[in-house]
Amino acid sequence: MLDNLKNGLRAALKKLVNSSGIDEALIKELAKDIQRALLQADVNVKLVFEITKNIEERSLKETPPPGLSRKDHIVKILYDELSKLLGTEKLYSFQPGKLNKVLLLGIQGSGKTTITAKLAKFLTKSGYRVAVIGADTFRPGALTQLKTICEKANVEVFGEEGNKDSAQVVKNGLKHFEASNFDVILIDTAGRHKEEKDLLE
Ligand SMILES: Nc1nc2c(ncn2[C@@H]2O[C@H](COP(=O)(O)OP(=O)(O)O)[C@@H](O)[C@H]2O)c(=O)[nH]1
Ligand SMILES: [Mg+2]
Repeated sequence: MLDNLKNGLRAALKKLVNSSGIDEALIKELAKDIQRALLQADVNVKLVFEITKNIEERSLKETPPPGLSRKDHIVKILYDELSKLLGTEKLYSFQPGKLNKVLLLGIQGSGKTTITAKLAKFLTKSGYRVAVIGADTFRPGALTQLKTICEKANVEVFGEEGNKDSAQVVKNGLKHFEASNFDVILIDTAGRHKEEKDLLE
């Protein structure tokens, strides 16, 4: 999915760079191309329209600062607006030598389990030693879902099928991973309010 986004954005950028001149039609086309790439990559629709509106308006209105061509200035606008969406380089920092615990919260179906696995994969690729605790004791099959997707990323998942006490599962999981020198423990939860409170306590 991210590859598609990369290709889509790259194609739009290429169109800009290869153009012989910049006019309103080209800017509008560019905004449309970026809009399409972002929507296909599953980015929130409202956000996509906001970003592409900014890109279009700024590209049409702003005068490039001295020394910068109109083209380069538009590339900079694209970069600015897209980084607002994707974030700048480093949004998180895990303390080295310390076990960093990340609790995933949110309403049911909002993507906690999926994000847990994606994060596990991403952080592993970034060089962190990552393990996962499955503390969603509410949804049937939750642990199987988590294990199935984390397996693909080669990340160990701790869970206790049948244990309905999510706080206890977290405690047991932390104990289980205690001696293993992990950098990050991701904790997938059911995200219900009552349990969130349990877990936070
Ligand atoms: N389109 C889309 N679907 C997603 C995304 N993340 C999760 N899902 C799907 O949304 C559903 C709920 O996700 P899940 O991770 O189980 O949510 P949870 O209940 O918060 O753990 C699943 O069918 C996922 O495949 C996403 O970024 N885009
Ligand atoms: Mg879940």
